[in-house]
Amino acid sequence: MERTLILIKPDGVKRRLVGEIIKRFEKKGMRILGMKMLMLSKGKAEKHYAVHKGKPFYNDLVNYITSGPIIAVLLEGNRCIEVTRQMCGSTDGSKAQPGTIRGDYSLSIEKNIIHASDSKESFEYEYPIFFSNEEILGFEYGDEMNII
Ligand code: 3AN
Repeated sequence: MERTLILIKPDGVKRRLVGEIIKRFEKKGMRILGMKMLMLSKGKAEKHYAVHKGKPFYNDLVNYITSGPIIAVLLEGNRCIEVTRQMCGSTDGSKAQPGTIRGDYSLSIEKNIIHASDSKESFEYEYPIFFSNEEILGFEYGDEMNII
C-alpha cells in the first residue's frame, strides 16, 4: 500500500485549519500512520527543500516553514501520492481549483497551507526528516473492505 507525507504549514496551523485538512484525508479513506506537531529546525527545512536550493524563493521558503509550528502526517492509502496532490491543488492558491485545499483556503503561492510529497522518491527522501521508523504505526484499521 502506498504511503505519503503531508505537512500543514504555519499558515494552516495559525488559521486553525488543521482539523479541516486532516478530516479531508480521513474521509477520503486514507489511514494515518503517524502525526506530530513540531517546530522545524533550519537544518531540517534546508534538507526538506534541498531540491529548491538556488531558486529565488528558497530563502523565503525556509524562513516561512520554520516561522511557526507545523503538523507532519504520514498517510497510507491506494495511490495516495497522486490522490493527495490532487486534493491539495495547484501550487499557487490563487489558481488552484475550488474544492481543493489550496483552492478553498489560499490565495498565495508562498502561504499555500500544505505540502505533499510529489513522488515515491520524494516521499522516501522526506519522511525520515520527520519520522523515525518506530513512530510509524503500521496497525490494521480493519475496515479496508469498506473503503477500497
Ligand atoms: P508544490 O508544493 O505544489 O509541490 P513546489 O514543490 O514547486 O510546489 O514548490 C515548493 C514550495 O515552494 C511551494 N509549496 C511554495 O510554497 C513554494 N514556491 C514554489 N514556487 C514558488 C514561487 N514561484 N514563489 C514563491 N514560492 C514558491
